[in-house]
Amino acid sequence: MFKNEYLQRVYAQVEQRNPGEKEFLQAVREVLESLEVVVEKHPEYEKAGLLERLVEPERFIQFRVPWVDDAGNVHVNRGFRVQFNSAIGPYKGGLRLHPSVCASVVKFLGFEQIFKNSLTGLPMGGGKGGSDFDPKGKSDMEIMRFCQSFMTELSKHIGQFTDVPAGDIGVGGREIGYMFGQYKRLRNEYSGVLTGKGLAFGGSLVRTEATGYGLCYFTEEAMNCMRKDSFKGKTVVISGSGNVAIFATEKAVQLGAKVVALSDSAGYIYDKDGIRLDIVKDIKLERRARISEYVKEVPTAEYHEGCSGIWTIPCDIALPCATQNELDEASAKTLVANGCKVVCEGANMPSTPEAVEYFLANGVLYGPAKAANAGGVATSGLEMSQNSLRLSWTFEEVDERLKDIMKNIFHNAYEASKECGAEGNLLIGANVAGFQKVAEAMMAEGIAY
Ligand code: NDP
Ligand code: 2IT
Repeated sequence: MFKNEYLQRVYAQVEQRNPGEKEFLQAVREVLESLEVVVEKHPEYEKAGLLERLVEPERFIQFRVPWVDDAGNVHVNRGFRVQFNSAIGPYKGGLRLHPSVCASVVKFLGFEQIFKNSLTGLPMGGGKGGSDFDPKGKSDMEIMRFCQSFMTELSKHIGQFTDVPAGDIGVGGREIGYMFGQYKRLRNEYSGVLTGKGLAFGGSLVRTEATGYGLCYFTEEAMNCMRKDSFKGKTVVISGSGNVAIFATEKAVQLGAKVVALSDSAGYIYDKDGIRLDIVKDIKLERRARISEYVKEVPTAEYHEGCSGIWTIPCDIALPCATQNELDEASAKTLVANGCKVVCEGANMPSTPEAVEYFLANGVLYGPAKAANAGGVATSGLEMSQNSLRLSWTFEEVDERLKDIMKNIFHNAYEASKECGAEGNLLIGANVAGFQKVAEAMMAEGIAY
């Protein structure tokens, strides 16, 4: 609960204005709870209505997305874009296509993105979007028609200097390509309006791998500084089997770890000998099939229905990389009881507040999403820089920059945790470090009234 009266008042107003928006309220509460020390130190923030402004999106766009399936039937989905905060740069953040997408989910993601983007040190504001469209089982042409219809409306609200979307759950290179093509047709403009583009039309090397790789760079640096330890020889459990999970697996293995489990929304696989990533890539990236297929090719591995069971597998390091609130208090207790010492988040808000509290109270090295998974958007920022320069950097150059950014994020969060009198609490550290630059910019830009 909040001790500070200003924080109490702001949160009460957010609750009143956004009734029933569970995920959004969860994300706001977590950030505000971290800001006690900062707000006590800066009474000028209250005078400037800084937090009231911070928790209200600058703009929230909701629109109809009609599309026609292969049989000629008309469908209507709901599209969203939240342009949350542009204090430090154009709105930036991914697009998610999943049936669970709603105002609350888009706003929680957009709110988190403000602080994450600030932590990268690059000039990007916070935004997010998507649709409740379900890409599962759709043909390539259906995906194309949906993406085109979605962009027909979205194109009116975005631009290289205004708002630059990218991928998230259900949106990868294929979808970004279709959306980019439609934007170009409608606006007659060739610009870096989206990131995560194909290499042939302005994409950056390493963007595909960036979130998973960045997660491992962050985790390695945190383990090194806080525990004098590393990935070498560790057993790792990773949830999800999408973009983030796959490249987190790849990097963890390169750093000397053994990844023994992956999942999707139906169940998880356990391979005590270490997951064969070439097989997973073929199943998920080439065939777009279910993770259960793995045991057909590796009969010594196990498949279990239900995704939360993955947290019962003993491991040294857990990297949740699927979705929000996928790891609850019971799972946190099981992980810790089985010897897990490090939890760093590849997904956005994957641990429930109770799970986070349990990790922090039980000496787990906990790396919160907005710090640990910032490598994706950081590399999107590098893609924007390359687009502006009309240049493409090499894989090694982008990878080196990503590594530096992730190390800096860890150190900034760690230093901020010390300054707040909460050494090692990277949740408080990341929230405070991300907030500071945004607050400074919002104080400087004045209020239009
Ligand atoms: P993908 O669509 O590539 O993969 C998502 C994975 O998570 C799939 O394995 C999917 O399983 C699983 N998943 C999705 N929803 C659920 C659910 N409700 N319950 C259980 N499992 C689920 O997405 P990404 O890998 O890109 O994203 C994963 C997470 O990482 C998200 O939280 C995203 O916001 C975050 N993230 C992504 C970044 C990026 O650059 N892509 C950057 C930073 C964070 P199934 O196939 O069965 O649905
Ligand atoms: O959650 C995230 O940071 C992303 N989905 C990546 C956003 C981006 O603009 O690259």
